[in-house]
Amino acid sequence: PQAPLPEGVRFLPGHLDLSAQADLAEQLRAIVAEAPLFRPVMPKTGKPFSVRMSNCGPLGWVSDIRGYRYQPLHPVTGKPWPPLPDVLKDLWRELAPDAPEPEACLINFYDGTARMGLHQDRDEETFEAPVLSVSLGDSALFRIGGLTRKDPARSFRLNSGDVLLLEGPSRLAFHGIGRIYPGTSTLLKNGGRINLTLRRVTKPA
Ligand code: MD5
Ligand code: FE
Repeated sequence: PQAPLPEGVRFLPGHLDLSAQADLAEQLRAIVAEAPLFRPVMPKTGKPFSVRMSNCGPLGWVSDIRGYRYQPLHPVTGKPWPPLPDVLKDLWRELAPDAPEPEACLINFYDGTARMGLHQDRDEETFEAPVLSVSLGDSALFRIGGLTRKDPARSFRLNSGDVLLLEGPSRLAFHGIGRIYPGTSTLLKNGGRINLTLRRVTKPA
């Protein structure tokens, strides 16, 4: 018996058709050529993430020994993050018409063994805007609970083309990626999964 989806979760399975997925995957290839995937480490311990990351948009999320934060420059190249693709800005305007413009798009790359432990997203200055997530490539097992780590959680698969919006009460729900299902998609030439999370970071003026 699964816990109900927390209020404010909008799950849009298959929202992007195959041609939109392929178009986005192509644009992401150019983005990671300019802003290479890097492997973040946990604050304090320096333990490496199994997920590799990059960003596009004015701000990007990074994690290093000093902490989690958003910054305008790539931690390795020192260059600004590439601009947000128009298709992502359009998706945000379509699904979150009342929210201020997105400022950050975190690009998570999962190989077949990568995972992401249960956590809350709370490094933004404002939680008013939703988080918009797009899944591409291999499927993943997504786990989402409540506002405390102990709240009952439920799990479901995220497949290529699925879009997930977390708004209102679910914006601070604990969530994570339990596993990847290798070989479940042919979208990405070398396999793996990409998850994009579009966010507003700063308070709108
Ligand atoms: C992923 N990414 O698939 C996961 C889940 C992250 C992250 O968790 O922080 O990069 S994407 C779905 C998601 C994103 C943000 C918030 C919530 C779910 N949520 O509050 O449930 O790479
Ligand atoms: Fe998260």
